[in-house]
Amino acid sequence: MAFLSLNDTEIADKLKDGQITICVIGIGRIGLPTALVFAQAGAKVIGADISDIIVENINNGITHIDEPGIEEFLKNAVSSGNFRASTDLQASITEADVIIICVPTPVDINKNPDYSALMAVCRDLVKGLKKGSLIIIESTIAPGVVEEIIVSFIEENTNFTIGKDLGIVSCPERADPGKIFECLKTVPRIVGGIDERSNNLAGALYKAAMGVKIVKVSNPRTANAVKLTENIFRDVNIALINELAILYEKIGINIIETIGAATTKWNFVPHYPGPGVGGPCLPANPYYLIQVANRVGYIPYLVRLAREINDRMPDKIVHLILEALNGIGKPIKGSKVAILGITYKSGVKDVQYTPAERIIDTLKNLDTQITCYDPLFKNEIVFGLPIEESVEVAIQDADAIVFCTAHEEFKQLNLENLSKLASLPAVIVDTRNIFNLNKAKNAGFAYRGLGVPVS
Ligand code: SAJ
Repeated sequence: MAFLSLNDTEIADKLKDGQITICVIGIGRIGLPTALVFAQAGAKVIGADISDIIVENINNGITHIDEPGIEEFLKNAVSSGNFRASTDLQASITEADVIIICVPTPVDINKNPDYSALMAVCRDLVKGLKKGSLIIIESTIAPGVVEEIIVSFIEENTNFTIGKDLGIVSCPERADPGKIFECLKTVPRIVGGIDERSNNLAGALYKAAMGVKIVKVSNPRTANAVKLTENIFRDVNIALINELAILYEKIGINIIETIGAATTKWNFVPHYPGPGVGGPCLPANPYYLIQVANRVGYIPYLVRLAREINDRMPDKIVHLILEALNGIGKPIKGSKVAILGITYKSGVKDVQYTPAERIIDTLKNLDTQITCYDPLFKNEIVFGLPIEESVEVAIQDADAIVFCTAHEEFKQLNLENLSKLASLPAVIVDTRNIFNLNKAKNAGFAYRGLGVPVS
């Protein structure tokens, strides 16, 4: 069956009847949940990956992805016979009517986009593609990569013409780690195809499988621009609020109170100060657009500056810790600092680009004694440090307690009990404004909150 020959209405029926085979390349944080949702909808899905360990584990119902509900989804998909994993990318591509690419697109040490995984997939694509299939790129990439790199590569290395023999679409992932399955079934999908047929078929497929609203845009580059616009908007606004937090603290204004009041205005989109911006998306995505801008001779000052402001936040936090310890007469050198929370955001077991890593590294260079606790990494070794089994163990005799992630567990802590374990006088440095100044003081701590005046 040539997928491209189908019309929108046929897709829903063929999906349900198991007549559509989908190969999802890259069964990681986004690819595996995507594959499982398509399998649940009736597609025959092959999860293709270069890692034989991941493939073997997944075929045995074991997943490396820490996402709520994934074990159940995986068990059902494997037992239904609708899903299997494979390391044979070429054969999987040949078997598939639709190929969905979900490989990582990080930035390298010089902040240049690293499309090597995507290009490796393209080398397999050109060996396995069959006429009439549809290629969907979910990976986050710069506008133009589909049209100027991937389309050219496929046409130069096959006898196919994109748009005639093959369809290609960008459909950027829009899932929030920790709520991926919910997002896949509720968040509208942006679909940007090389032509109207690709757009319509991809839109019909996602609508049939996930039940989501489809937002069709003109072309792949526009779909990629939508994704980057969303995340750069977020990064810039976080940078703004981080900058205001530092300024307002110096002039006696509480940033959290200010944000709360500003949010009463219909067009104010609240963002919150933090120790920096982590995760697989925001720290990397802006650089895809910066690279494209540089190529056309345009300098995106604001996009770049926002990245610099957010990247400087870990150092600002170390300075806050130093100031806070000095404020209670303790030098940072030799002090014991307990870092509570190392993940880049609450509830997600992920330390990619986490600000806590930069804070820990800088404290190590200042000869500080460091203990760490994170409920998602208990008794594991992370950044060369043992993650203690509890808050109480981590803060025993601590001179400073630094909250880097706003895990739910921390919000329930009894500060009076903690003050009995710390080495008083001790300070709480609250980079996520979990607590308030008076409660911390009443519990016997000195307190510094990011964006909160000391008096
Ligand atoms: N952060 C702040 N202040 C804020 C919001 C976030 O400091 O007001 C920090 C977080 O602590 C984290 C970083 O920024 O370290 C990124 O936060 P995030 O919630 O954006 O984290 P991600 O990477 O999980 O974001 C993903 C993105 N989704 C996709 O790229 C598909 C993002 O666009 C979503 O907005 C986010 O999930 C979400 O909230 O759904």
